[in-house]
This record gives sequence, structure tokens and C-alpha cells, in this order.
Amino acid sequence: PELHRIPHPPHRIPLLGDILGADRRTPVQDSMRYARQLGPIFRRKTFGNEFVFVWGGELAADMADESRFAKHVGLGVANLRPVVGDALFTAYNHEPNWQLAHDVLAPGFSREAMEGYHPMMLAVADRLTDHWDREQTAGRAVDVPGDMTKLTLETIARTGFGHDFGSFERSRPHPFVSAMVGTLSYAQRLNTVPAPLAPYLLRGASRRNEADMAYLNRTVDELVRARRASGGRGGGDLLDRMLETAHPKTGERLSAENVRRQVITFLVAGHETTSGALSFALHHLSRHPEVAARARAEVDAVWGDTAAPGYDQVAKLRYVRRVLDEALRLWPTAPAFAREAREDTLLAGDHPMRRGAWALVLTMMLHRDPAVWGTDAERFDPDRFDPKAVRSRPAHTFKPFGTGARACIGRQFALHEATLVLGLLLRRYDLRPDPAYRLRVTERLTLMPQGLRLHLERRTTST
Ligand code: MNH
Repeated sequence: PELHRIPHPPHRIPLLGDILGADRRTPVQDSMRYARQLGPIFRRKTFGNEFVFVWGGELAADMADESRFAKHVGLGVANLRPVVGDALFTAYNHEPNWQLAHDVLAPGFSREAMEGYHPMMLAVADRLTDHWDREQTAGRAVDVPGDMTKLTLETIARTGFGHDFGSFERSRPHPFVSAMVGTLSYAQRLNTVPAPLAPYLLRGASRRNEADMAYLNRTVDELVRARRASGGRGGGDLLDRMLETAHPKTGERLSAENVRRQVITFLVAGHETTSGALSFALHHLSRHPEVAARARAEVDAVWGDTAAPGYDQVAKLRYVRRVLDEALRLWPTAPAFAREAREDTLLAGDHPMRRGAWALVLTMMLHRDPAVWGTDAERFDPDRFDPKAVRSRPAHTFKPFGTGARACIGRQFALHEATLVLGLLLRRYDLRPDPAYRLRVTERLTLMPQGLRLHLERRTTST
């Protein structure tokens, strides 16, 4: 966009930019503060680079126009390229491996595929409730983000790759998770130093990052080797598709190097954000007993006391889904995405953009725009997602999964998994917050409620 008309923070320092009061650990929450001061479009400068942020409903909705805008691979996403290269999430739009992998893997997220994953999702959820039952019996509070991370990692590893990380048998996070957190945090940190100085300023961190990347690669190579040795016994899971499926039209296959990058992408993208979404939802449920009671009544009515709710019974939990949507509205765990102009254009009829110019859509704030969500936008209220309320809002104003051709391929997977798990947990436990807990959110490209613990009480039911 033409920059001079776009407001920026008042105290700009030569060379350094808008770094006063900025905390490199919380770039998104800093941007929220600026958004509130500066309005629906603003810019921030760190060192040589100037970034435009867009969050007003009208501007963001315009950027969803696929004929004029497309995904931009920049900033945090681009910083992941050394790890995952041209795999699905980080591929540039023009790279041929995007379309190839998209077409080969999309059937892995069809309704039929999801029905196949459902029993495995249920089995992983049982491991979680076994663990929570033990914690509850011992009178201990549960570590929500830690346990949600175990759950979602096991779910994507088993359904997608036939692999068991044994997360629930460990007291500390699996080294795969530590390495993943390391690379995500490093990618975020790279944005906080001038690029030419990064090798010097982040020398130690960069060496650790190399080691983390090597660990991710080794883990994945081992997993692929095991599958090849077993002669492809995944029953058509994601890994089978990656290794064996040719493109339906061109007959092309993914290269070994590309498979490695896709496996890492799916293991990471497939659990980190879902784990955050579940954690925020549980936080809100513990703070809003009236919402929890309504959600639980729905679960009881739809599921009864069946030990193993079926695939279709999950989709019927409409109110639980709204709880999840509302949690993703207030804390979209992928808090921003970038869009670039395909040709010279006018953003919302007002801001000229040259072909290739780009801006970040700050989903976090789009989801709190009072012009879209009302003056009580900060309040947790799942009824915002009842069908009538949804119809009354402008299109393209709820974007937790991004937008357009490059939107999240795993959306249905995440929603099914999270709704199933919330249903199971609501039916089994009363959630009691720690009264002293104040929500603090950690950022490592994704968002997570830091240190969230909940006390559980078993409900007296037969299941
Ligand atoms: Mn997911 C892309 C959010 C769960 C795999 N995901 C995206 C994007 C957002 C997103 C936003 C678009 C980013 C961009 O425009 O740069 N994803 C989420 C959220 C959840 C989620 C909030 C859970 C809640 N994602 C999942 C799951 C999987 C997955 C589960 C896999 C099983 N996501 C992806 C992949 C992409 C993606 C792969 C890249 C798609 C593409 O570019 O073609």
C-alpha cells in the first residue's frame, strides 16, 4: 500500500523503527495494542522493514478476494522454509509442488477419510481421559496445554502416519515437540533482529536450530523407512498417499525430499494449532459454567452414555462447535496470515497497492472489530455462532483457518477432533479454574495459554 497515508506508532527511532515498548516474545499481542491505538490499517517498522497490518472488517474482507489477492509467503512463514521448503504450508504459489501435493493429499481430508480416522481419534482421547482420571484421583490439577499437545500430536501421528510417539507414557514432552517448539520460536525470533546481523546475534540459537532441524529430519526419515519396510501398510493414510499416490492427471509423484518436508509440515501444523484451540476452549469453559452446562446438556442429549460416540454423533454437537468457534474467534491460534496483490489494485477502494505488495491480516483483531462483532466483542459468547447471528454478519470476517486456495487443508480434521474431545471431557468432568490464574498467552508463531491448569471433578455417570 501507499505508505504515507497509513498511521504508524508515534515514537519512531531512526534505524531501529517502532521498537519502543515492543517485546520480541509477543509480537502479535504488541500488534493488538498498536491496532487499538492506530485503527483498522496501520504499519510497524522493525529495523529496515516496514509491515502493513490490516484488521478492519471491510479491509480484511476485501483482501479475501481471490481474484485480486493471494497468499503471501513472508515473515514467520518464510522463516520456516529452511525446515520445510516447498511443502504445502510454505510453498510459494508458483511452485509446482504446491498443486501436486494439494491434489494428492486433499482426498486424505474427505468425509470418508475422516470417518476412517474417527476410531483412532477416539482411542487417543481415551488415553487422555485415563491420564486425567489418574490426576483427578491423585488430587492434582491437570496441565492443559501440555496434555492437549500430547493428545493432538498422537492423533495426527497415528491417523496420518501410523506412528505412536508414546506421549502419554512420558512425563516430559517428546523430543519431537521440543525440537518443533525450538524451530517455531527461532522462526519468530528471526523477525526481531536485522536480517544481516542474524548470524551473529543469534549464533547460539541458530546452532540449536540446526540441531532441532536435524532431529525433526531424523525422526521423519525413520518413520518413512519403517513404512517402506512394512510395504505400505497404512491403509491409505496420509503417509501412504505421500509415498504411493500418483497425481490423478499428470501421474507425477512426490520426491523423497518433498515427502520428508510434508511429513514434518503435517506433524507440526496438524497438532500445534489444534492443541491451542482446545486449551483456550477449556479455559473459557472453566470460566463460564453456564456455557459448560449448556454444552454438557447437549452432549448428554446427543450421545447418551454410549462409550464410543460415532462419527455422525460428533457433527451433531452444534453448541459444542460454537464454543470452539468462539474460542477461535478470541484467540485464533494461527493469529495472522499474509496476502499479496496479484496485480496493481486499490485495497477497499482506498489504498493503492502495486502487484506483489503485501499486508498481514491480523485475524486476532479482525475477530474483535466492534464494527463486525459489536461493542461487546471482547466477551466470550458462543451464541455469536448460532446460524441466525452468522447470517447477519458480513462475509469473510471470521478467518481462523485463513482464506482461499491456500486456506487450511486440515480444517475439518481439527474441528472433528476438537469437538469430539470437548464432548468427551465435558461429559466426564466438571472443570474448575484456578482462581489465581490470569490468562497469559505465549507466542511461537502460534498462540497458547501459558501455564493453564484446571482442577477436575468426575461427574457421576456410567461412562
Ligand atoms: Mn492449518 C494452513 C490454521 C489445523 C494443516 N492452517 C493454515 C492456515 C491457517 C491455519 C490460518 C493458512 C495460513 C496462511 O495463509 O499462511 N490450522 C489452522 C488452525 C488449526 C489448523 C487454527 C486448528 C485449530 N492445519 C490444521 C490441521 C492440519 C493443518 C489439523 C493437518 C492435519 N494448515 C495445514 C496445512 C496448511 C494449513 C498443510 C497449508 C495449506 C496450503 O497452503 O495449501
